[in-house]
Amino acid sequence: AVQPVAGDKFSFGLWTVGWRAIDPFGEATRPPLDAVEAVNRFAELGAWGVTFHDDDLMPFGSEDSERQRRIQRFRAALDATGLVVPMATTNLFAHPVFKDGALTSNDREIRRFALRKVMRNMDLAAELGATTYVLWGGREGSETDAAKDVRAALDRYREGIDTLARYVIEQGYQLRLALEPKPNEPRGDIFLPTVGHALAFISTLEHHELVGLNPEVGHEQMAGLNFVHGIGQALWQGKLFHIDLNGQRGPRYDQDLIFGHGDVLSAFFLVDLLEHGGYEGPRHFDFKPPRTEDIDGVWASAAANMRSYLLLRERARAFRADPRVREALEASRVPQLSVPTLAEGETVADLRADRAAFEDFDPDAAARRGYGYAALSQLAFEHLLGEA
Ligand code: GLT
Ligand code: MN
Ligand code: MN
Ligand code: MN
Repeated sequence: AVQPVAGDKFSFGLWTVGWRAIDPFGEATRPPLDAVEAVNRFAELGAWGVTFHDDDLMPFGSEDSERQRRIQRFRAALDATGLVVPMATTNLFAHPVFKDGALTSNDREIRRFALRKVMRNMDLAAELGATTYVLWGGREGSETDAAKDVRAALDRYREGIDTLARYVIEQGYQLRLALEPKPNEPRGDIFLPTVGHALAFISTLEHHELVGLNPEVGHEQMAGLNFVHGIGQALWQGKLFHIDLNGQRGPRYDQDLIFGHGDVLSAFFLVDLLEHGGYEGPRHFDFKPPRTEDIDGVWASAAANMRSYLLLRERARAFRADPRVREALEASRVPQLSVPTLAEGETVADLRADRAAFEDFDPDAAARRGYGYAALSQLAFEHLLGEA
């Protein structure tokens, strides 16, 4: 059960295993990794899909012939292994031209260049059969509040996303856009810092139905937020288009740990939600193989992400199937939360006329009822440990 298969829909960014471990304090600890080698190894490990930034595949500024050659090689590897490309994205953060952002740079020429760079890679994404196009606005933000009129920046952000959505429609591409929130790093403050901010922004878009989210575990946890709740709301609003799974230990720099290697209890409830909450999309890992690892360690860490997910899935299934859990859920009145507060057809006037709801209601008696969450929570914990 811990051997991944295509049906598990596990996918990885080329930039994950390809990360050479350059950090702000040190040089690369690993040599470059060829994209074709990566595709082959992902397939061997049981992954289903691979994702990429334009620049992961074709270095920034590649000549057209070199670009075509690299696409051909990549395509051949996909065909040989059966790996799919469910998602693609644009590198709008590495080149110094994007040092003040891309879609929200103060420099209009740079904003226009950024749009063209995205559109060009959307063409390739569509050609390779991708259905999701991610936009992580890593450099969209500031270090000083003097630098940006946030309202103007959001106008330009909206204009950028509206333009890209229009492009997708005009071309007849089967792509949906997924915004990836992050609170900070590399900018001091990034626009659309959380799932909540991004959802509110999406509601203002011209083609809001085409735009959803690609939330990342660590990014919400960097902001001290509950990722499971964020995903719950994204699902509830029909906006969980994609997901970046990894691990993070609380509010600090973006760790991109192996999935499950951060807040493990949260990872358990996340897998439970994804598996039982109707999410059908890719289980995409966006992690960094630790800087200490050589190439064997890189592949061990890639395999570990899938293993973690499958183990947590097993535990979550056992949790849901356990009759003691069902009883505990009942005792905690969890199913009652799904019952509408007003009866069918009941009006505000009916509620006001219902003496049982107020005049005859005994708040002190109701206040004495315990919720039994301690027992329920411990059952989850013990299932997580495989002890139940
Ligand atoms: C970058 C970032 C990730 C995003 C990727 C998509 S790139 O590694 O840290 O969280 O998902 O642009
Ligand atoms: Mn990510
Ligand atoms: Mn991250
Ligand atoms: Mn990252």
